[in-house]
Amino acid sequence: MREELLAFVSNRGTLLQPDAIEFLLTQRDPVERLEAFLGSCPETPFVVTLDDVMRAGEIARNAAAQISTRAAPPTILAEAFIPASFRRLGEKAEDREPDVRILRDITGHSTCEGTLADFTRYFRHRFQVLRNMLRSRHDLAGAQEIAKARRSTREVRIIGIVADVRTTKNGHRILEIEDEADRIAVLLPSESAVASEIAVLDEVVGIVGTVNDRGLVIAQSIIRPDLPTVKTFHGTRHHVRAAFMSDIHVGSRTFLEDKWSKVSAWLGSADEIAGSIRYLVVSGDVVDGIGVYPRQDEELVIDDIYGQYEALARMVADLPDRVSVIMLPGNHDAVRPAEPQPAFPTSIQNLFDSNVIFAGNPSLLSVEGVRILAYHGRSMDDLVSAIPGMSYARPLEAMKAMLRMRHLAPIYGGKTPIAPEAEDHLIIDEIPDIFATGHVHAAGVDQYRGVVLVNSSTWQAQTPYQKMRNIEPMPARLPIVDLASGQAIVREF
Ligand code: D5M
Ligand code: FE
Ligand code: ZN
Repeated sequence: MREELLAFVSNRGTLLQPDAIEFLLTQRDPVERLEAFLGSCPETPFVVTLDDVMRAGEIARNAAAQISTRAAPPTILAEAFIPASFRRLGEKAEDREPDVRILRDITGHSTCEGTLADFTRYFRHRFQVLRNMLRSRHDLAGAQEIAKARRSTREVRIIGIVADVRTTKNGHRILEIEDEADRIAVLLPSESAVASEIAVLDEVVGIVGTVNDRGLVIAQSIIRPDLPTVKTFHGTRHHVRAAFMSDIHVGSRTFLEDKWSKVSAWLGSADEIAGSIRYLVVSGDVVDGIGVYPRQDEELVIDDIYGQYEALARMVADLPDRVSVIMLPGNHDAVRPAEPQPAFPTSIQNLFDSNVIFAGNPSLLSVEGVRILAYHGRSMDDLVSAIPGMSYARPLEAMKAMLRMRHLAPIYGGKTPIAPEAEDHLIIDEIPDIFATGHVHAAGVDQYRGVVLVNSSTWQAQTPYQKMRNIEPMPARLPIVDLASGQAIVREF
């Protein structure tokens, strides 16, 4: 059987990890199992891992469910258009025990002091993790170090961190990319297909191209770590729901108290959808804070930081008991501004009742086994300025860019302060089932290669600053995701 399996693998032009081989050989039909997995991938992966083949059985089981999810892709639906099935299928959340685990965040693990050595180590870690991801991509098999590729006369495949991006007077674009030992210029010819590829500073990319006689790489393609395959939604058995909020900005003059009363009353009402909400993920900017921007004091109705959190704690205490709240900080909150941000200090946590679980920003959560990557989303300020076509009104596009780069905040030294921790916690290492952000005060749901995307609105009206910058918020929308199917809706208040 072993020979037959290995022959099949080599025929399909892929590789099997040794532990994946051993696992498959314990199965009734190893070849069929592997074939099921390969059939679920849009392109043949370079290496098939143990995790892949273990999930192959689930893929078949989930196929039927997936078809129904695909038939109803997540979209913004006004209340009148929320499908009857979404209403009908909801489980009564109060019948269930909460199950929330924080799988990864910085809380209690910060080691960085901001020394030069910290920066070097941080970027080395970022580069190594993302390079390993890129190396497993088919197109980058056998990628060389820059120093070696420089002398090559054939097609080269290199991986580097983007150190500079500029446009020449002839309209060509030049990227400088860097690995641990060398740096090289890469030309994206203006008339070629790669010309439309926008690279941002400090992201890690792979380049396929040729080296010309002046030592310049002429790129044929740019390869991003991306999500290599379309993911199956690993849902719960029961139709339990999670709702998503952020940017409540309690303490601000523009906090929408009447809208909050509405959503709070609805969550406590007999509505079937409300009754199916078991979890509420709150992704930062929960209060307006103090001294976050110049002359903020003129816009505050509560000018004491503890007073702001106390007011929020009372609002959260009024939510129904069945709703477990997971709360992370944002750039207005009372923790260090540099990302990754730790969870709130105990002095703030103690103001809240036991229904609230505190996590860092970002954090990878497991909610009844469904992986949720929650991130406030500050880096969207930098992505919107760096990538033409990105806008504050379309955060879901910026979130897709993050998934393609497999990094939450690639640009260093922009508006997003980043702490050079020993490991880069902003890498999107594990692919989540749901990816949630806030910050831009917009709202929407979508999906990218099987990952459900949520941007969670705000409970603050337009501020004078946003008016000046022409940022039109979409307040008082509540995205709700079914943890069984991944189906998502947005309810407006
Ligand atoms: O951010 C709320 C919104 O305002 C979000 O769309 C970003 C935008 N904003 C806030 N501060 C800035 C700066 N300094 N530059 C550009 N855009 C900004 P919030 O985090 O709630 O203040
Ligand atoms: Fe905000
Ligand atoms: Zn924010």
